[in-house]
Amino acid sequence: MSQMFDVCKIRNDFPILRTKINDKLLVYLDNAATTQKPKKVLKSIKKYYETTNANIHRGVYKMSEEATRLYEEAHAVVGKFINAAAEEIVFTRNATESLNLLAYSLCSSLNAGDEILLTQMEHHSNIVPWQQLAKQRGLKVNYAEINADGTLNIESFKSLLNNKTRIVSVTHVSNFLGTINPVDELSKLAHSVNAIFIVDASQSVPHMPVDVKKINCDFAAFSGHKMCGPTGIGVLYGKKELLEKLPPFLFGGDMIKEVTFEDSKWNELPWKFEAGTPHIAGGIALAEAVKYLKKIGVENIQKHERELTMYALQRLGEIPNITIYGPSAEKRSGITSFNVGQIHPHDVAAFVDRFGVAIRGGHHCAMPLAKLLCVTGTARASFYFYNTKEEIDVLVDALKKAQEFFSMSENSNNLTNNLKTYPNTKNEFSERLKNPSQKTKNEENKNKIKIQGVIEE
Ligand code: C6P
Repeated sequence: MSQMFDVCKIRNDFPILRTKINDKLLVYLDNAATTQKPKKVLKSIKKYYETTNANIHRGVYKMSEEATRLYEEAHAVVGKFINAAAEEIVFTRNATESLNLLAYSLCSSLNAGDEILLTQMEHHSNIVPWQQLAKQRGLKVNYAEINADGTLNIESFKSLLNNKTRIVSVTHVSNFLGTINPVDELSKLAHSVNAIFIVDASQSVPHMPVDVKKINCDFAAFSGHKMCGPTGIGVLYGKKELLEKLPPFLFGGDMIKEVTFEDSKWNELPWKFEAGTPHIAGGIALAEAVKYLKKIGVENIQKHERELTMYALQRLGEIPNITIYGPSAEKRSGITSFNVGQIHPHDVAAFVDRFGVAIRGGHHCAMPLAKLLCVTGTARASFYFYNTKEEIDVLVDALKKAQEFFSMSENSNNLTNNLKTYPNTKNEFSERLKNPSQKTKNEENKNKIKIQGVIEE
């Protein structure tokens, strides 16, 4: 690992990591939901509002010109990070808006009977827009299956591609399972039937080198807040020739070149897709975040997260009755979903919070996948480059205490002793994957999930 990578030094860049929660130092392991922000990013927002706040592309005065320059430059900085040109980078609110933009604009030229191919491990934001547009336009949405180890079933993916497939949209990294999908290969397969290939890069761009030209994706979507940038700023990458052909999604100021009472002409890229006053400070701060990540080194980030993941898998494995979801360490990113015995994941997340540990519990906005796995949800620890092995130790200790606490409660017949929804055996898991529409024995027997209220120590 490069000498530049010093996790103790890096942690000093993040003031929030010194926060105490319940008298314990914060252990922030919910980075797949959103990441923390370094001082440089925080300062850039403050500086912008204190020294440069003016609307862009409108004023001819110095401050507006400077705001315009910084905002335009931000597109170039973000573009370079993923090997794209500035004009191929559209700023949106988040990955969800980028995917909605694509769904609305691309589906407008599709016909009834055309098909869209997704996978069973997509986040809601890469399911719902397509599903809803499909209902409106008579399109068919297909889902490539996953294997029992949580990787994508390539044979299923291939079998669903045909000459009616117009769009293929796939997550690069699953926010639920941590699976890294082979997007280079999927891109070739999608293009072999002349489909548009979209990558949901929300969980990859912040964590590993992503080169959109190498992947040869037509579009990619990601969010600034998951890569040390502020909330409210997201990215849509599109190949220039495709963005030029694509109709705009939102109409209004700044996205036009000329307007008459009868008709309008669109502005040049990328402004054609950025209607109205954008999140100027957010765009500038996102560029600052990208510069910060580049200084740390995306390869270093990936390497550090991999070490943490291997350590976490090993330490979590010590906990009796733990079920860990997703593939082996080399096929996954820094996301680890698990269930501890029959304890509800919300209970797990609420319990470890008592020790300052922030993890997510729930369906992670991937309800169809959770159903497929026969779970109402999982607890999920997700790492970033500022996390340490010591923090994983704190998590594991807190989980062991959770297990003690809930087994005591269970013995006293007090609490969640009826959470029998998780696949108890590997066979059951495979059974469910083979027949997603058919209930497994466990599921048939399952009782209603209870979510615990306040937990007393
Ligand atoms: N996943 C998580 O905790 P937005 O909310 O638009 O910034 O990102 C949406 C999104 C799209 N794709 C993937 C793969 C994602 O993981 C997310 C966000 C968060 O897992 C919040 S639900």
